[in-house]
Amino acid sequence: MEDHNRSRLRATRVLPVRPIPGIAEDAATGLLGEPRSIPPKYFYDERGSRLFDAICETREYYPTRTEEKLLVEYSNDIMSVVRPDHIVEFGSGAARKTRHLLSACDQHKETVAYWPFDVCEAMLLESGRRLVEEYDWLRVNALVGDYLGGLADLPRPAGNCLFLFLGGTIGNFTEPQAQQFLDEVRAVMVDGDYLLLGADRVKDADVLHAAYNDADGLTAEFNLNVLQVLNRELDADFEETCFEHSAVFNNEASQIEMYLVSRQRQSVHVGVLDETLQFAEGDKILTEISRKFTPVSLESMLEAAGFRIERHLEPNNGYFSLLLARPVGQGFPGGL
Ligand code: SAH
Ligand code: AVI
Repeated sequence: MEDHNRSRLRATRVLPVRPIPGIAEDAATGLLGEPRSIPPKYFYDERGSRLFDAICETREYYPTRTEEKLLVEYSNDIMSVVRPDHIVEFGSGAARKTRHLLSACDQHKETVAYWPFDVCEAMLLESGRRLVEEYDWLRVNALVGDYLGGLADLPRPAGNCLFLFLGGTIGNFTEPQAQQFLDEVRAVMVDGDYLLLGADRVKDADVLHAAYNDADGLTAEFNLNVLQVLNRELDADFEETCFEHSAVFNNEASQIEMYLVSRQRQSVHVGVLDETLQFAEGDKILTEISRKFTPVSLESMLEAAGFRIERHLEPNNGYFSLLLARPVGQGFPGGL
């Protein structure tokens, strides 16, 4: 990597502002009780992040492609209104779609600093390297940390910030978690800042089912990868071949539920917890929820957190929403 590029990429660790459980505590709470569960953030070690990236390319996984199309169409429009000095992105991952917003800065002959915030350091550095190579004016200040630990210590650079939370990741939170997260984002925002939120929508159950059960089995691999994480981090002996991937749409809760299902009666030892887990055939571990919203549920969630919606963008088929919002009390008549 050239010096000019290296000097424009740096990484900082963001410490939680309140105590949050580590993986051992999460596993003790989630795996020793009933129903069994493990938080979805543990999917994203380096392998899991790459697998997620590969899922985005599958024919069945429409959210990435749909959101990207909206960004291709509206990034210029959004940037000409927001005119940020900084872009802060929660759960940035490979940051592929963010490029459209950065390219819009290019077009407006404006520069921004990019602050991607993610638990996966490897992915942050890889995407950061790619971005500074692609945009020779861009500074990338990667933030490594867990956004569930609170945002009060997030660096607050001078100037206007555009906060991004894309991909529908808000759907991986429970309702109270989502509300708390939006409250916390709102609390760090000042006059002139905006939030751009991407969220997946309720749709035909077959389309949803296919998106989480792709024919190439990448979602299954992604789901099963969490067992490798648990084995490595907790000295456990989960056998991947003894569990299978399951993803079903729970219509009442309006969410995809992803499980790992025990294929047989088995016991699994978790060294760090000094516990042995017993599984009967069919016993399940909940690994992720992915909530699907309606336009109304999205708008009321943002309004409850103190946002005013400036623009609600969607494709003709209504598969996905992109909402541009700003803190209440800081608007101007007319919007975009
Ligand atoms: N925004 C990207 C990636 C979505 S995948 C897209 O739209 O394609 C979800 C991302 O959130 C992953 O990169 C994962 O590492 C990150 N993530 C998940 N839980 C997190 C947490 N608690 N704190 C910080 N990042 C988290
Ligand atoms: C990151 N998140 C929005 C994805 C989703 O669709 O809920 C994670 C995922 N799980 C399975 N496939 C993709």
